[in-house]
Amino acid sequence: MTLLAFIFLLDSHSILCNIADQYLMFSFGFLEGSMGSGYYGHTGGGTNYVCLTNNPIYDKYQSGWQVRTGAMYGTEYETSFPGFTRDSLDNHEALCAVCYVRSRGSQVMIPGTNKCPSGWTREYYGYLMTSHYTHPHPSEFVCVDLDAEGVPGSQNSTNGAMLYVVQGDCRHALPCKPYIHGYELTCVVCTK
Ligand SMILES: [Ca+2]
Repeated sequence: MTLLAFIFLLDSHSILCNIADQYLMFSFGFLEGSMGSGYYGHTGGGTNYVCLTNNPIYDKYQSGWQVRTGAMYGTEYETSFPGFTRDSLDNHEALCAVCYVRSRGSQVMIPGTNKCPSGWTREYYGYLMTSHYTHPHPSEFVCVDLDAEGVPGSQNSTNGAMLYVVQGDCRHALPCKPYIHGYELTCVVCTK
């Protein structure tokens, strides 16, 4: 079986998709933000984060901006907490890579831990992120690699889509314990 693993990191091409049997399909973003999603202030639009090509090929198009469309934005880290990732990512545009795992055809992202079950291979781990809980635009939860880096020189707060770390809130049905109110959740991506 085969697998597409969505990897939210870019360090250098040499260490992307760097574990055994993991092959880089594509990676982007040295020159521009590459992770796309919906705008943080919009109530509509897409909620998933996508890994955009930086070599877009258009077919038919209408130049200028039309109203009756969806819209794609770049994604910016809003990680004001130091130490959650290797470098300060705050306001940097997010990068991504897609890796092909040849032999491990099952994939799962587990929020709340950075360890995989016995017999599974840990592809990467880090912190769970999503949009801000008070912003009108909902987003999916994604696992951001601990070694994630932003686009170099992109720390200019243009917003767009955003990524924040995720706290557990024990006031509304989250089981505490084992969860602890206010702690930021880890995550891991495992394959088998
Ligand atoms: Ca906290």
